Amino acid sequence: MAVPEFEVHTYNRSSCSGRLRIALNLKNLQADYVYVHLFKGEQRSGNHLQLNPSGTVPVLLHRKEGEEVTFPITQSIAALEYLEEIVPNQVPLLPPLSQPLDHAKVRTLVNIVAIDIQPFSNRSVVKRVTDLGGNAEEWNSGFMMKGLQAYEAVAAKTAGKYSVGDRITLADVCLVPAIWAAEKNSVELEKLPTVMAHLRGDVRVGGSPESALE
Ligand SMILES: N[C@@H](CCC(=O)N[C@@H](CS)C(=O)NCC(=O)O)C(=O)O
Repeated sequence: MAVPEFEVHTYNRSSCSGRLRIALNLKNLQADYVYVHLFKGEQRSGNHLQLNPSGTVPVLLHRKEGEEVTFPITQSIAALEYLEEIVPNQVPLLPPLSQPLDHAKVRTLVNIVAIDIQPFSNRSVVKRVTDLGGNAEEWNSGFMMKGLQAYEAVAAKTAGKYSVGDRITLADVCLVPAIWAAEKNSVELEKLPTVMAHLRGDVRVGGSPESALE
C-alpha cells in the first residue's frame, strides 16, 4: 500500500485538528495521523516543540516523493489554504478567485471561528483563567456564544445550503468542530437558527461531536 503523502499531528478533542481532518476527508486525501495527547502535555515535549514551536496541534507535513519535508505547517488555517492551493479541484473549499467578495465572505466566517472564538477556549488559556480564580465554564460558553452569534448574523446574509451559498467551503469546515465544542460547553445552540439549520444537512463529515472539546 502506498504511504500517504500527508502526516498530521493531531488530538481527537482539538477543534483546530478537526478542521484539518474534515478538509482531508472532503478532498479524499489519505494521511498518517500522529497522536499528541494534549491532556498529558505531549504538545510541550521537546520533539513536538521542535516541530511546532507554538506547542499546539495540528501540524501538517507534506511528504512529497523523493523530497525532504522542509516546512511543517503549524497553523490550521495555513494548512487548510495549502491543501486548497495544491488540490483546488477535488471538492473546492473556496469560491473561484473571480468571486472576490465570496472569498471575503468565507474568510470572514473562518476568522470569526479561528480568531474570535477558538483562542479563548484553548486549553492553556482556560487553565490560566481557572488558575486566576475565574469560572472556566462561563468563560468558555460566553466567548463561544458571542462568536457564534456573530457567525449567525453574518451567515444569515451569506448562507444558502451552506454558510456561503450552496457549496461547502472552509467556513463550514471551521464551523463544524466549533459547534462540537459549543455542544460540549452547553452553549444554547437553539439561539443560532441559521447555523443550526444548515448543519442539519450533510456537513457532518470527518468526525463526531464527541471528538472535540475546545
Ligand atoms: N492558531 C492555531 C491554534 C492551535 C491551537 O490552539 N490548538 C489547540 C487545540 S485546538 C492546542 O493545541 N492547544 C494546546 C494547549 O493549549 O496547550 C491553529 O489554528 O492551528
